[in-house]
Amino acid sequence: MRLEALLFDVDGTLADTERDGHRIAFNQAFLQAGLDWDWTVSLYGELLSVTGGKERIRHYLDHYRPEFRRPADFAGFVANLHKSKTSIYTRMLEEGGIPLRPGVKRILEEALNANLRLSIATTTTPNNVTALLRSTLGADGERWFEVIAAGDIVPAKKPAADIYLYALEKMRLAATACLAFEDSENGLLASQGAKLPTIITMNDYTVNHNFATATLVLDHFGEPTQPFQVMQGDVGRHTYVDVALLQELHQRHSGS
Ligand code: XBP
Ligand code: MG
Repeated sequence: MRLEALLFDVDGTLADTERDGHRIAFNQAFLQAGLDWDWTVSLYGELLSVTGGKERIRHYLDHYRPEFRRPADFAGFVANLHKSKTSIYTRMLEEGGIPLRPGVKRILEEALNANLRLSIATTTTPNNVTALLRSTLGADGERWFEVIAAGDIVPAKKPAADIYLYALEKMRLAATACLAFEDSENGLLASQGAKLPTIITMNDYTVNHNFATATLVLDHFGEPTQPFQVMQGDVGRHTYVDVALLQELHQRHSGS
């Protein structure tokens, strides 16, 4: 089976958005709402076990602020808080706050030139994806991707496989024709739940996650002048991810 498409996670995979992006935006939104909640770097690492910003806020209140008196319209309260977090976060991106990780732009360009199809499967809010793609790839950034599956489009967020299954269905592709790219254990559970062979690029928050079932585990995608480190898997003589390596990995995985 030929490799036809690449499916990318966003946060942590395309860009290191969590610690210095989402976390800061959550804290600013709390401050603006007059709340004394402070999500430190290490606390945020714990909170990342729950995907989705609204879900993360609820989890925080359940487990770290049980004494918090919930307003009558609690769902509306969380939704508003999250809306203000999203506008703070997208403004940060519009101001060029967060770059893509090493190799990402090059791989996307090479893949399109090789007629591979690209899609996104993420739990983050759609506006966040748009803002990241426009600020890093240019005004037409979204058009590089055939399907942008994001946020509440499926009710069950990662580690559920639903967002990947949704993207595959929209693309009318079998998982065996694709590769997925993730940075976290919840992401890997989701992609492998959809039977997608998966390449992991770790980051500070995910170095200790369990990636035993991934096809390849790297510190980052690498560039010709910036080789990757291989934590798991066989890359032959390659020192950075390119389409040739992806095709080799896919072929080995599908046994053809
Ligand atoms: C990342 C997430 C998101 C972000 C925050 O998932 O779990 O919740 O942390 O974004 P992925 P929102 O790596 O799958 O993109 O506040 O918009 O949910
Ligand atoms: Mg991620």
